[in-house]
Amino acid sequence: MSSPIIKSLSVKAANIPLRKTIISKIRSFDNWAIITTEITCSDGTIGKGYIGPYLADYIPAIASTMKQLFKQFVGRQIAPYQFYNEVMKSTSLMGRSGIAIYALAALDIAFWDASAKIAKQPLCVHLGGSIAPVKAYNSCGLWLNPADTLYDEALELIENGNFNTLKIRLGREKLSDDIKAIENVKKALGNENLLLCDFNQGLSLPDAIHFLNALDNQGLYWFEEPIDYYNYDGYKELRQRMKTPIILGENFHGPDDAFRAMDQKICDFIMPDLMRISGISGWMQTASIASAYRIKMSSHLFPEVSSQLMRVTPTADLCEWTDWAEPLLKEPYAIQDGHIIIPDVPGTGIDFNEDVLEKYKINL
Ligand code: SMN
Ligand code: MG
Repeated sequence: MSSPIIKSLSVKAANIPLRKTIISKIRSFDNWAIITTEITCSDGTIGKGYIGPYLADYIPAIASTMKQLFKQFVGRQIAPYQFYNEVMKSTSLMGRSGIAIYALAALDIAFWDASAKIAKQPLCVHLGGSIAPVKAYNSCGLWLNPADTLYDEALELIENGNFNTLKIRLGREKLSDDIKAIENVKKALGNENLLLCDFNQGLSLPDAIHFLNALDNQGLYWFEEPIDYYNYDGYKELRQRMKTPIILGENFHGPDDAFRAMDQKICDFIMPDLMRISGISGWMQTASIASAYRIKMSSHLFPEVSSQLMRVTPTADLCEWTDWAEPLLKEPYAIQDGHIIIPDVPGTGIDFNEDVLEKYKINL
């Protein structure tokens, strides 16, 4: 049996305004920069996907890398995993991190979408899983805003989707303000429900020891990225000192980084980012490694594809839900009782509002 042939690539980009400003230690964002990918095959199938590479100014460079990488696939039968491995084997001149793998991820996501559509199956079914609601947390708020605003905001986040798991951002100037912020969110959430926290690498190691020690009895489900993501010795020390599990992963560039982190035991849980882990193929490799190490795996951003992938991730834990790409999507995934509902359609069901793409267009 022969599969359809890869014909052409269309890359577009837009800088979508956010409903709420993101205020984190890493930086603030008023817009969410997105690259959309559409790959057309000989039978008319169009594989679609998007990535969100944070920095709008670098998007033309990523789009141009995508176009360059894509050339080697034109005229070939679609084979997403094989394509991925070919690129990863030939990375000695490009590197296995940063822009090169963002571009690879963008193509890989669209190739898999096309492949699932050709098989007439939802992505998670195509990957050997099944459709079911995926446990998620509402990550659309609780930024570094004044502590006294967080009770109302937590109630709003719980109500919007009937969530029982939230994530608070920490690392305020004064530790007492972080403690007040946690108390206010817990008042809304209840002590029996999970509260996660994220420092976005904002602390030095000595400050992290001080802050995390003070927060270690708060019953937080995880401490996310307290210090620079590449400070392996620092993470080893924090793990030894703290009871609360430490999670890393949004800054793993490809499965190599994920393997190194797990092998060197610098974290308790991982949470790869679909784009930085190098797409669906990179995620699948990472999920196998996490399974071998018996390490729980959550997701970072990109809730549509990530929720599908959680259905085939042996140690799947929590899916991060954000609505930042929603204005661009024709049919955003539904949320029910704190779970993401995977649509029963071929591929991912991701499709774009062309008028929104045009309105907030980034020139490539
Ligand atoms: C985050 C994601 C995107 C922008 C800022 C902060 C955060 C998260 O690290 O994990 O949601
Ligand atoms: Mg984070």
